[in-house]
Amino acid sequence: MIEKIIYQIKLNKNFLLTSHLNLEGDAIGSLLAMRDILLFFKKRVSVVIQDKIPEEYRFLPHINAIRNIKNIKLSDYDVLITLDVSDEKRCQKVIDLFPQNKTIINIDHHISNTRFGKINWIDSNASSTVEMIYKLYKRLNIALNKKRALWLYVGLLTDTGSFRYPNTNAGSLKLAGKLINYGLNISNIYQNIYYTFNLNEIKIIAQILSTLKSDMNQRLVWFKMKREFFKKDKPKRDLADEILNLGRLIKKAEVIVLFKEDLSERNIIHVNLRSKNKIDVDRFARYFGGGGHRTASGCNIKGDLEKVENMVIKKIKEFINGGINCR
Ligand SMILES: [Mn+2]
Repeated sequence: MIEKIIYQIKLNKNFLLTSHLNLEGDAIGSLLAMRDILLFFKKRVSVVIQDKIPEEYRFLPHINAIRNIKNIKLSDYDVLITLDVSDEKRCQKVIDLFPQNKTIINIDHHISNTRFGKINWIDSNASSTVEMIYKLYKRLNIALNKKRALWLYVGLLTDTGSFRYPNTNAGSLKLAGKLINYGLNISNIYQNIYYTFNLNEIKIIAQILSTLKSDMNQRLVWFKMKREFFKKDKPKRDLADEILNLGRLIKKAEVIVLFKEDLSERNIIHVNLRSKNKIDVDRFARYFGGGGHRTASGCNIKGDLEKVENMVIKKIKEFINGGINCR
C-alpha cells in the first residue's frame, strides 16, 4: 500500500491535506510531516481544517501552514490526503467541497476506519498516524532532522497517552528514542502540550468531576459535561481527556464514560469511552455508529442528556456482562 501512496505522490502536483475535527497531536503532527514530504518533492500543498488549531500546539514549526477551510478554494487540488481520519464524517465539510472525480487518499491507524478513500492505507497495528508517516520518510529516503522528529514525536506522545496506553510497545518506544536523538527536549515538549490550563478550566473540571457516578461495583464509572458548565466561558479546549484520565485513576474502573452535551447543537450527546483494555469499547461504540480503538472510542447519539445517559449505561452494562451482541 505504501507503494501506491508513493506512486500518487510522484504522479500528481497539487495536494490538499486534512484531518479530523477536534484536532490533536497526531493529526497535527502527521499533517505537518506529510506537508513536509510533499514540499520535499516540490509539490504544491495546502493544509486545511474545519476548526481551530488548539493553542497548546502553537509552538510547533510551520503550524501556521494549517489553515481554515474558509480561506482555501478546494477545487484547485488533484489529490486530497486525509490523515488520522477514521470516518469521512470527521472531515465532512472538506469531503463535500472537494471535487468528487478526484482522488482521496486515506492514511490512518484506526481499526474502525471506514475506507472512504480511493486509496486506503490503514495500519491498525501502528500506534499513531505519525508512526506511518515515519515509515513513509524512511521508504522515501528522506533523512530526519529536528523539525521532522518533533512533528512525529508529538503525534506519538499524544496518541499513546504519554507512552502509557496499550498501543505503546517496543516499536513505539524505540521510535521515540530515535526521534529524541535528533535533539528534542522532551520535558519542554511535554510542558508545552500538557501544562497549559487556566484557573477557569480547572474549575470546570471540578464541576464535571462532581457528576461522577458508578455502577457494577465501580467497574463502570461515568461523568457528564453539561452545557451550563460553560456559560461563563466557552472552552478553548476539549476537557474530555483530562476527565477520562482522572476516571482511569479509579482502581476498579474498567470502562470510563463521558457524556458531553454539544455546545452548539441541542440534543446531540457526544459519548466518549475509555477502557483499560479488558473491554473493547470500539466494538461498543460501533453499535451506535461510532468507533475508535479498543481502549478509546466514541459515538454521537441524539437525545437529551439524561435519556442518552440512561440508555447507554444500560447497554454498556449488558455489554460488559457479555449479553449484547455488538458488531
Ligand atoms: Mn491518531
